[in-house]
Amino acid sequence: MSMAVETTLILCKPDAVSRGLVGEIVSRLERRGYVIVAMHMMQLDGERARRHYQEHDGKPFFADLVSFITSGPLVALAVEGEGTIEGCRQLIGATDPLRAAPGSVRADFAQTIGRNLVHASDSPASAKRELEIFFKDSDYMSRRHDLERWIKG
Ligand code: IDP
Ligand code: MG
Repeated sequence: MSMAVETTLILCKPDAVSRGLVGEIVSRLERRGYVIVAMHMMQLDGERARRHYQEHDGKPFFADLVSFITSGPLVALAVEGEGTIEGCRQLIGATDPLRAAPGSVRADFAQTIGRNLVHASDSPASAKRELEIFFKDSDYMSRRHDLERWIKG
């Protein structure tokens, strides 16, 4: 079976940063074999938060969601690998931690849907749209360049 190399957006949300779980989350991505190609810590403003979560505009939890995601620093990552979009969704688990598969980030570390620690894009179209909100072209480090440096020493 051949799958495409994809890039997806991961956010370690403000609860992950304040609980000291960024390393745990990043470590799980790395152990799965995914490659971090861009990463930064930032605090979102309301405009960017609403753009990121635009599909939820109008839902009852939207205001709380925007207020939470802007409440403190988060860590944004662009993560590359084979079938990474679906793979990262699997790794983080279902939106509601009570429904998340055991062994997933949300099942292992979260209790409630409103504080579920991590975001991962849910489709190729979402990944493309969301990555553009967080990263510009020059933010991306080339995976090939990194491998060549290790080989040459
Ligand atoms: P996802 O993060 O698993 O993709 P979405 O349905 O896209 O889930 O929702 C985005 C975020 O909004 C969720 O991660 C969660 O924090 C929050 N959220 C979703 N549904 C609810 C809800 O019914 N009540 C409160 N917060 C919710
Ligand atoms: Mg979503």
